[in-house]
Amino acid sequence: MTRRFRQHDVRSVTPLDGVWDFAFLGDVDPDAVNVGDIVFDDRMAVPGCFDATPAYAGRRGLTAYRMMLPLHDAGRYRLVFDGVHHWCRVFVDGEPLAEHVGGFTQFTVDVVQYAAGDVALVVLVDNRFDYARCPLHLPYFDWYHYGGISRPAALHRLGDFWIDGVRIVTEDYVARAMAVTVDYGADISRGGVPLTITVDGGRVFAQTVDVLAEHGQVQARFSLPDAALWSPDAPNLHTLHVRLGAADAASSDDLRERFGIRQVRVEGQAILINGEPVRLLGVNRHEAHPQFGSALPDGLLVSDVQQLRDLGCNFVRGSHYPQDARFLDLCDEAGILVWNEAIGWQHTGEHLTDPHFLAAQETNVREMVAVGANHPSVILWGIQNESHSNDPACRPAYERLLGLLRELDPTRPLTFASNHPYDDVCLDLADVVSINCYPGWYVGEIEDIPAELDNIIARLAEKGQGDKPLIISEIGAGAIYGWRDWNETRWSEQYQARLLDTVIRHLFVDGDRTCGLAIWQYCDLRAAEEVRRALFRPRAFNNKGLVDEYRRPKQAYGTVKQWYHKLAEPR
Ligand code: ADA
Repeated sequence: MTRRFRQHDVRSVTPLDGVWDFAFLGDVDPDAVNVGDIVFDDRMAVPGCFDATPAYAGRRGLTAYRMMLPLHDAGRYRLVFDGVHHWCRVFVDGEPLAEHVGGFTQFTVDVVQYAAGDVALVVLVDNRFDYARCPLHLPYFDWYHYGGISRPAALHRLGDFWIDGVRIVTEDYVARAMAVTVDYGADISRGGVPLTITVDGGRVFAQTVDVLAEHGQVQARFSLPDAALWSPDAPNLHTLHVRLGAADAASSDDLRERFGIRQVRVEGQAILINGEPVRLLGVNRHEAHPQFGSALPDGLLVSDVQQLRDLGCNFVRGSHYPQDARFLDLCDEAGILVWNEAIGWQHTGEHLTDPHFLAAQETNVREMVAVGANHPSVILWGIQNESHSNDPACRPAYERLLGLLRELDPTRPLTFASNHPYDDVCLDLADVVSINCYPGWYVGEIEDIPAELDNIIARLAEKGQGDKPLIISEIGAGAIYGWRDWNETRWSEQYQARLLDTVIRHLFVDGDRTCGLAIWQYCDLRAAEEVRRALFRPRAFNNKGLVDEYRRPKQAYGTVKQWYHKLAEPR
């Protein structure tokens, strides 16, 4: 688990990253597989995407991963998977323990009372599209869905009681007043157990809590009068360490989290961080690379964040799924503001009225919040990219998912990217109005962009959405890296640069209605294999990146960089 800080001093954690045994089983029903009979005839990296390797490129099917779990005793262990694509079933010693749906979120599996020694962990991992089993990944989405154990995995040793999670909330940034919720669990009732919280090494809370053989929760409130605030310009971070159990006791547990003291709120057309309006200058970013698929190694995460800073970005929309904690750690440190969204892409009423789909969405929302909530960089939660928010039949789904988000986290504004600026029926449910539009690319010419953006703004005002923050959450043009042409037509680097120059000038120099821009998109990425999609995606890539898939800058990179740096200067 390559987080940017050590999460445990007391709890023993064994990273499971490395090279695992692997078998590609193909078009096989997972229910028909006897894991004991699998012949592991290959090997695969974890984290990694098997179909980003040449041997399995472009293949869809059931696969099996295996490694030996080192269990030192017959106690309680917890497997933590940060992301497995798209569907998986986890077996320990041949016994199925859990299933998980959706590739971009963390889940855990408890492993209890196996005899000490090496025990086989087998994970059946499926990258096929199957609405019944996994409605969160569908073949028509506009990106390539890789498969594999794509984010880090680890084995935690738990004692008789353990900490499940810690949520840290800034209640009042001026007074530096914090509220912390600690969730814990136990196998046997222990009665009173000391719980202490330290921040940056100083004790801020101590209480004896009742540990019973069930879920428990404790709330702590304290203030940190001398602590520095977090903001994009000064991303000051603090660490909070919770310890449950006496320091000298054999059985005790701990968890360290990192946080920033900051408040996000909306006021009129502005998004405020600690009372200061921010202008969001950013890009949409997919987790994608031809050699790694969506399993980006640490080195690439670091260089992506470096490049975002070089570009002058203070904002990134994590399109279109929950972001990896490792990326969020880097954004926390860089002061890059993040829109973190649950997975979803152009769903119609067919899905948005289906209880099976909505239940999977709710789980995805919960899992996203569980990982993202302590990251100060996350300033917006989003759902359902470009779904049918113009269809009244879909409104209950928007109400339900946004309602759940509000319940899980009342401290962050909510949004969704709409491509229905003229007839959306759900915008009133969002705190921030976000519009995706492609004037000059899919519709009209570059010269039409100012009028189209003005029309959208006017229509939003007519619909009663004029007094809310507005983000243009997607806009852009395709350009083939290296293709420069006298005619400067579509697909040339010049066309993309001219289009984005027109957009930025119109939004931020001619006007000031918009508080944020997320250009579509940071890097080129492999498109879905669906024929219709591939036919209008040269190279079968979505080529709207400011950099290509290997992060080599196109001409538009320079244009945007100049603008973003200039616009960041004090006004
Ligand atoms: C949409 C969508 C993106 C991408 C983009 C494009 O608006 O939200 O995921 O598909 O268009 O490149 O056409």
